Amino acid sequence: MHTDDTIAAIATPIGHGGIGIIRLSGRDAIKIADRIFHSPKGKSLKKSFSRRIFYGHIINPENNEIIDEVLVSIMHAPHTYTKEDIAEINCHGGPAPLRRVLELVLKNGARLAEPGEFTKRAFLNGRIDLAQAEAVLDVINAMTEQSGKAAVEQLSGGFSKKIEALRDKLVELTAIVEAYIDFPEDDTELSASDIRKRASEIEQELKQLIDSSRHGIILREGLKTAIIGRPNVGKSSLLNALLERDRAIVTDLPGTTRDIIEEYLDINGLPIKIIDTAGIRKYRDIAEKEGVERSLRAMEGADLVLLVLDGSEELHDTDRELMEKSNPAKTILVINKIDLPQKIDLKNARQAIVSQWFKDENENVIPAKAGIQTSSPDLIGGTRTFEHWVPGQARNDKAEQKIVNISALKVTGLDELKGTIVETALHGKAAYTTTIVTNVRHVMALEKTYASMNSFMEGVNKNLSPEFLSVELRDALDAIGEIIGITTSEDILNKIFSNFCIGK
Ligand SMILES: Nc1nc2c(ncn2[C@@H]2O[C@H](COP(=O)(O)OP(=O)(O)OP(=O)(O)O)[C@@H](O)[C@H]2O)c(=O)[nH]1
Ligand SMILES: [Mg+2]
Repeated sequence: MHTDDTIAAIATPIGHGGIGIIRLSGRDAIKIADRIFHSPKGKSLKKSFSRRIFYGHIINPENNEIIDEVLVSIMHAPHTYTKEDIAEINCHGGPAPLRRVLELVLKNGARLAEPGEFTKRAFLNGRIDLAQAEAVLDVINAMTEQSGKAAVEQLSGGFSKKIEALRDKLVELTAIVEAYIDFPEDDTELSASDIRKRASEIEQELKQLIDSSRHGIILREGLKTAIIGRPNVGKSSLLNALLERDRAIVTDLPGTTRDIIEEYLDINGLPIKIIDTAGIRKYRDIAEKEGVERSLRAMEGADLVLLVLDGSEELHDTDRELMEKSNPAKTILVINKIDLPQKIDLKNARQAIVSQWFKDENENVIPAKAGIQTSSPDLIGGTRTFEHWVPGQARNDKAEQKIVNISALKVTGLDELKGTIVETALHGKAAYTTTIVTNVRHVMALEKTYASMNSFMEGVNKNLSPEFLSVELRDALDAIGEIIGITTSEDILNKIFSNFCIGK
């Protein structure tokens, strides 16, 4: 897999800009650039020192046509992004010059890079580990300052160091256990208490990292938050108030919003993907039916639902139905229009609804009995099918339902709402300031490691043989090694890098 054939790609976004860059990396990167580059003073790129910039023109060697006026940077291996020779041609940033220069480069011996291939080479050539390579993409895609900070911490290797240190502890523990397999006759008596102490330390650190992932994953992916409710309750007004600009159309006619509107919002550093939806009601035409169905799908797919009710009206059947459908753990009831005389009375409704949701022993909120739909788009009109039977593992404490009163029109109560959004998103925990796990792949690997450590501890408690115990530790080592790319399969590598854009 280690290749140093020369790859090339446009490294800047498609479109019109001041400059656009063609990047070459590999054995012949500088030679190929030299073939099509002409310096007015006749300078040769091949003979240059590393990290120099040259002014000149890209000229088609076949017909001497000038393609563009450029600056070319030369960087010699190994102190480069890929640890290979790199040439970067700074052209004018338009699709035409970039494409023509790229074609010339390809004609003169380079191959078009695959998505993420530059970064993949940086990984394969040992400049960065896998978690750092993944962080390259996260830095590019970071949505808020806080997301960016977490990504840069990962890119600079802070996260990897933590994983490596933890892996070292596991290696040590494995060595102790395996020494006993190899030299059972020695005096190295397997000291259960020492082993327990080491293992529980590892477990604790794993747990901490896993716990940080709730915050971390939101930082990386954004919290999908859907604004849901009947027509005219003020959903679009709420979107506009949160964004502090008139993004969505607001009228006093019910049914104004017909499609999904998505925007990004930064609440205390948490990236929120906020989704305004069409009001939910019995639809009158095909477009409205589609709109309502999209709203319900958005509600199901959301990490958090802002269920908006109109405080100036009595509770409507649709409100009740929506409240029943929504999981209290991920729903905030937003009572809007508190600037008007209030008619809404939630007491009975809330009692009835909240009593349908319970917490299980893992603090997950679950429906208390069959009959509450947790995933069917057929809210309005259709008959209710009871697909979700949750067996009776419910504990007897009721799930809490958060309520916030606002006026989207007068912009009151918005700060409290934002606070409640953050609190719900982080499950009431404070935001993490230490090393944070932002990537679902990493969380899964950590959970696998943790599970193996649990089985290991069980084995220790049952006095199982060191042979058996070492198998669990080897599994744990494999799982944690996947994060930084020590034990990662070719398939996973390809999947990771295919998410990159070409030129990165
Ligand atoms: N008095 C008062 N009126 C509000 C408030 N929020 C929204 N409205 C008004 O309620 C009407 C409906 O607002 P929208 O934001 O369009 O409601 P919506 O829920 O998006 O409606 P659909 O898109 O039709 O589902 C408009 O006339 C708003 O000005 C509020 O806090 N107080
Ligand atoms: Mg609307």
